[in-house]
Amino acid sequence: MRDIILIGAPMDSGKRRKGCLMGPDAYRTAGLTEALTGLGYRVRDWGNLAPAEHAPDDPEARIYKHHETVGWTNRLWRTGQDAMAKGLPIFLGGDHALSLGSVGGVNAYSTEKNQPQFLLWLDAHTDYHTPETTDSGNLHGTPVGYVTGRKGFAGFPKIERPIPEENVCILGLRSVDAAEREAMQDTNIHAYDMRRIDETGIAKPLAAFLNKVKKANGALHVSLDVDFLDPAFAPAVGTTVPGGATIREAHLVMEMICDSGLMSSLDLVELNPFLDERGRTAQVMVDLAASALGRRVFDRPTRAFS
Ligand code: HAR
Ligand code: MN
Ligand code: MN
Ligand code: MN
Repeated sequence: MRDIILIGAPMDSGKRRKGCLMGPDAYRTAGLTEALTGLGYRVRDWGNLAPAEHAPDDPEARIYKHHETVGWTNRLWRTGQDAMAKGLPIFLGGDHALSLGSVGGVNAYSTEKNQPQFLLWLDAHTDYHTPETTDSGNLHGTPVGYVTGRKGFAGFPKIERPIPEENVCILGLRSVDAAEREAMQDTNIHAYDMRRIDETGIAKPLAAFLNKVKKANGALHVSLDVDFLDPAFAPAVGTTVPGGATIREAHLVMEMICDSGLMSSLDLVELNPFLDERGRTAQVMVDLAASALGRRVFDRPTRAFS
């Protein structure tokens, strides 16, 4: 039986507002290990990582904490690759810049195994910038650009086999910068904004994507940004955007992922416990992770993998 491996990434270097570094311990406090153990999994907590050695950052630089983020990317990449050989890693953020390393690492693992890599990005934002196109200089807005092979990521590890655009699906969009929108226009990324989700429901585009992953016998990385959810349900995030997914929409996504049996790795990112209300956002994120791994309110629990 494969294990679930918790990898804490108390990372705050992807943007200027501080607090995401408290995320991993908030998930533990909200009972993540107990929830997953209760579903019958063996859970291994590898504790909290630190960035690999890196050059000092210039506080005046256009890109915020570029070198520290490279250090985190190197550490998470290797740890993710290692964890994939042993179980299903859950990366506990930390801000979304952690996905530069988590997705980099799991994709390197599937490259080695000759398995196609797929990416489901649940987010209000496309995170499709490069260090050259970002106006904010915040690297948490860049991981989708990086893992799909966009140019401009000097200093970051080279991705041997970028994730093909058509293997990426983004759900929940409602804040896309002009440069991102323009760059996305010519890609095959499957991107659904909230307006389309309002019109078609969230199950339809997700089912189509999961079907693609299944047909290709692919590995599926799921990256869940707190701001995918509407801030009414998930206030503990620095970049709240109204009009997000409801609790039920988010659970349905997780339940469908579980039923597919396809998820091979997961990120929980952008939780800022400093902005939370009595831990409620941390609890929602733990509940969503449990849904992706088989928790059911009414039906008998199912197992995402064994
Ligand atoms: N696009 C904006 C920027 O680049 C905001 C990016 C915000 N990203 C996250 N994660 N919060 O999705 O600064
Ligand atoms: Mn530099
Ligand atoms: Mn994000
Ligand atoms: Mn976001």
